[in-house]
Amino acid sequence: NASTPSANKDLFTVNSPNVVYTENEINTKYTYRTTLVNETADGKFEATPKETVYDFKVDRKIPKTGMMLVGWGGNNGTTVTAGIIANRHGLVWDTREGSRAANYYGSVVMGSTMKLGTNAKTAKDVNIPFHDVLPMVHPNDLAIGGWDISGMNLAEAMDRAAVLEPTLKAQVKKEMAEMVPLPSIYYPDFIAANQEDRADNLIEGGKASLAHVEQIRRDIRDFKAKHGLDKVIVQWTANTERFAELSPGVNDTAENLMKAIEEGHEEVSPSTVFAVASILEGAPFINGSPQNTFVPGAIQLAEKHNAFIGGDDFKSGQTKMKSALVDFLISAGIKLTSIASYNHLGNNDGKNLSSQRQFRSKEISKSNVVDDMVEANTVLYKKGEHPDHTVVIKYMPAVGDNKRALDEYYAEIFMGGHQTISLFNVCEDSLLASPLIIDLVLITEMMTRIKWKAHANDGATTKDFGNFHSVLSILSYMLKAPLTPPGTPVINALAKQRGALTNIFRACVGLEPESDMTLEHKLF
Ligand code: NAI
Ligand code: DG6
Repeated sequence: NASTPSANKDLFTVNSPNVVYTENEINTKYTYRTTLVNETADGKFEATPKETVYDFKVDRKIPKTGMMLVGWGGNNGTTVTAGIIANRHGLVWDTREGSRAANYYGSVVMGSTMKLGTNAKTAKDVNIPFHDVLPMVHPNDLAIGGWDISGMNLAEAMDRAAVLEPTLKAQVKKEMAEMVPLPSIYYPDFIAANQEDRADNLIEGGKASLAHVEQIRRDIRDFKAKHGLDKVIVQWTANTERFAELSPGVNDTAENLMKAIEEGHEEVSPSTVFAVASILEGAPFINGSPQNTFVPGAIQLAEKHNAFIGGDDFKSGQTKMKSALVDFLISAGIKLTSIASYNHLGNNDGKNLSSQRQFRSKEISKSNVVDDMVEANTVLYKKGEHPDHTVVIKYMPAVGDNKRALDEYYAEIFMGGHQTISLFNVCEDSLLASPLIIDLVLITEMMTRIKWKAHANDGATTKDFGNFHSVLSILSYMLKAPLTPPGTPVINALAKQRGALTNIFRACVGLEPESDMTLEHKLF
């Protein structure tokens, strides 16, 4: 179901001696400017500007790309599939509020813009669609497939999800009825017991095995061949699993993890088996749920195979607001003292999360999301001091996918005063998550086509072009608990996450980071 990728049509070119376009590549020499800080003996700081010159090479050929979803028959899986089909056909449908047309609202790549620069004549900002900054895959061109432990075809599964308007569903039904998830692996201990009645589409065997890894690898290969694809990206949007126990000798190294799979160890989760299979198959793997899929052994395996991974847990509503609002409050010098976050929802995700061990995975990923902002403000918070933070999730079948998120932010302001901000956020969870699934695929795919080389790194030159690190922390904007290369900091603040994404893309075409200084409007 993939159409021929749209031909690359550059909306802009960069006029600079540091940027060279060839038919197949954009080659850029980029100076990365940072500041190194040393603490002096008297407890002060000395800051030294530092420059590193990198060569970036962007492959301009847009590949035929496939997206395989684990949990394809769920609310997110069916909604993102219907959404892409609707966009591909330019569908319009009636609602009680009038007609609606397919769009990609909520996708940073498809729905947002980036300032390219200032118009040379009018001095006004020139903004371009984010999708046009680098030669990216268009979501309409994605081949879609995947696995589910429920064998329902996608049309029926879309009805079960109860997210989209009947008038839209009627138009995509025929196409979706022909889409049937591949059988999947089911280790009952990892998801809630209340999911058991869905599990009718299974690969034999109730615990991890090399046979499972091999079957998933075959599925990826077959999908690739069937659709004539250059690349496949695999994404976990299946149920939230419980955390796997971390044990030395089991999941601490790549070798031990492979051995644990071979021996059918009960602490290897289905999501880790999917990650391992994707890594070995050279297909990037993204985890959209909160569990610790990427045990240390899985990260090491990805590094060893130069494979790309990203995670964890889509950042769609409450947490996205939190990572913007808390950043604003603390950056404004306001001392946030508590956050109380309640959720109730009635979809199958909520049902699964009504089980304690699965809720615990979500509680962890939703709770650690302000740490970097708090730690950065040493004026407001003493070392180790942290606002109180509580997360509650309740299953309320009647509200379906229309999740309610209620938040109270309580803060200390000037001279012992208080500020209380109360938020009530209502929306279909899957309509927020679907565009994130698309962004994660498009950005991940793009990252597979960018190579770098340190032109001069403290005098030394890297010989060969290499990939970005296996762990794609550039995906942080879309994720609640961003996975970062081992030993590197986690950034949760939304504006910083977006800054990293846009500025890395700019660097790849030889553009400076957007500084927002606009000196041209301030110095006359
Ligand atoms: P869902 O429950 O509707 O869909 C999950 C699907 O996964 C189900 O169809 C289920 O049968 C399938 N499944 C379970 N175990 C499987 C396995 N081992 N292999 C293949 N399929 C399996 O849930 P929904 O709403 O689509 O969410 C999916 C995941 O995304 C959940 O973990 C949720 O917590 C997470 N998430 C959702 C967000 C949202 O806004 N909708 C935001 C953040 C995360
Ligand atoms: C209850 O919070 C259910 C969860 O699956 C969330 O809806 C989902 O993780 C989205 O969370 P957030 O915090 O990004 O809105």
